[in-house]
Amino acid sequence: MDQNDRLTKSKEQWARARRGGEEREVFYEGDDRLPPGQHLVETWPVLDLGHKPEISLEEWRLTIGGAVTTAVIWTWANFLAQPQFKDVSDFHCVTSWSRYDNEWEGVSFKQLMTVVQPLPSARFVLFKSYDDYTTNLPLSACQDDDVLLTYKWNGRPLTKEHGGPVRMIVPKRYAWKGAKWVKEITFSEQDEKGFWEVRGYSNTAFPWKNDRYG
Ligand SMILES: Nc1nc2c(c(=O)[nH]1)N[C@H]1C(S)=C(S)[C@@H](COP(=O)(O)O)O[C@H]1N2
Ligand SMILES: [Mo]
Repeated sequence: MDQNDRLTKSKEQWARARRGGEEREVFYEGDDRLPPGQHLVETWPVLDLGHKPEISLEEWRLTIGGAVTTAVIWTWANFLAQPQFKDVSDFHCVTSWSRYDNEWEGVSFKQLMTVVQPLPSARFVLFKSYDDYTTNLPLSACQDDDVLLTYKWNGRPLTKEHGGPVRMIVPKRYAWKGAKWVKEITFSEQDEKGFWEVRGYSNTAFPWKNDRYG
């Protein structure tokens, strides 16, 4: 099957699925943009522990510290004063839905690193959120060009349901690695597992390797 055939087949599948009342969720077989075991959605489901903290922009703070040269506590104004960064990426939840072409806007993780200057010994990063959720990543994963702190989705402010005012986006990992309502970012020499990682989910979480459980 060449690329054109593949695209045509995909469109037919969409049309059939819509006519058949499957709403907006379609399983694309053979779509090489979809990681193994995932299906595509056009909606954006909300997934979290159930408590959606309400943080006003006045009280919002982001504390970035640990094994860094310059620890900072950003206010909303400090955050917006950073060079702004935009990226479009796909979003893969371990519960099997994926959402293509999300446009994120905010501050790149690389920019954050130029501000705090992690120590050479720093190899891991722990994210803590306003709902007490945590998740962990190797520093190398955070340094990818597509990793950012976002406050916009498709041109609109990120809603509270999806982690506003600010959340992390780490496109190459399952979405649980992207902390909604992010509150603290801590660089460390040691890896410390987060909420789902201690409950049996994969520490690495690679969608393309079907890497769901630890
Ligand atoms: N603070 C926080 N961040 C979180 C979660 C959470 O429960 N709390 N859930 C994770 C999971 S499992 C997923 S799939 C995504 C879902 O993001 P969404 O609700 O915007 O789709 O957020 C991730 N980040
Ligand atoms: Mo998830």
